[in-house]
Amino acid sequence: MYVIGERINGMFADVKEAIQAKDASVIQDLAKRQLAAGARALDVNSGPATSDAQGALLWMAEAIREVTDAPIVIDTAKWDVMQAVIPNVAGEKLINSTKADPEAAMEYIALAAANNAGLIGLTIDADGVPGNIDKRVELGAQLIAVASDIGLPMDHLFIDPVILPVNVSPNNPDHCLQAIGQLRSFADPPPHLVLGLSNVSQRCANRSLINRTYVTMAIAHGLDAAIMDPLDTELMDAVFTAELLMGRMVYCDSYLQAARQTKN
Ligand code: THG
Repeated sequence: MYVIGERINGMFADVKEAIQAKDASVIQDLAKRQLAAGARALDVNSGPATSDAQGALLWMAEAIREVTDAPIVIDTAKWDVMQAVIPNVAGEKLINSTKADPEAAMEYIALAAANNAGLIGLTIDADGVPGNIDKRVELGAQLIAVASDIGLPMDHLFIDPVILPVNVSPNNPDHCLQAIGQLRSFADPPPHLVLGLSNVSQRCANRSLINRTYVTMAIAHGLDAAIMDPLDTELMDAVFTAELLMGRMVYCDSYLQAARQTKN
């Protein structure tokens, strides 16, 4: 599982304050702790309240590069910000995210290809998040087609079927599972399938239980990447155990310990 740590996000008070105070140590500490807990990449989002998103994202990326070479996932919905930031992020990087409208997708996929970056593509278009499975699959297929045309390798494309909180959108979690399964078998080799896992439980009780139950189900349907909280040990253990049961890891009595050590 390609775990992308979610914690360097200005929606969290500690990160918001660190951006305002230009306190790099808070960002660097979150980077190191998430990687030590098993994250392979780091989502970086300046949050809703930051006026200078471009400056904040670059400052955070530079702070992270002082402590790790792990891939940095630049998370902003603004095209002008993404376009300005991506070429200036050193080392491995991913673009998070593009919508699936062909015009938008073409620009983002070209930006990813030109910068040797990965790309997360959402199954969203101008009409928003689809209310059914077929539209999600259609938009995912559209992203795969544009990536193939432009020459972005499939292992650089991450399709995100967009999970919403289960308390406001009760059918959405199942729709995402079905879309993951169908999109995984759509192209050979397949793209990666990713979710912003914590969305599913926002403003719900039993958040951690909902997250780890859902990630287990999504892995069974073919999810191979997630933006999630690696500092939630029970969640990470659910990921490792689901991968064991999917035949992606060899069983031993101490498989959890082994998985934690290899930081899968
Ligand atoms: N897809 C893609 N990118 C994404 C998302 C997605 N990026 C952002 C988000 N969704 C994934 N990251 C988070 C990070 C935190 C939370 C949810 C998703 C979260 N935060 C607490 C909350 O809102 O309750 C903050 C609590 C606090 O302040 O302590 O749940 O779907 N491609």
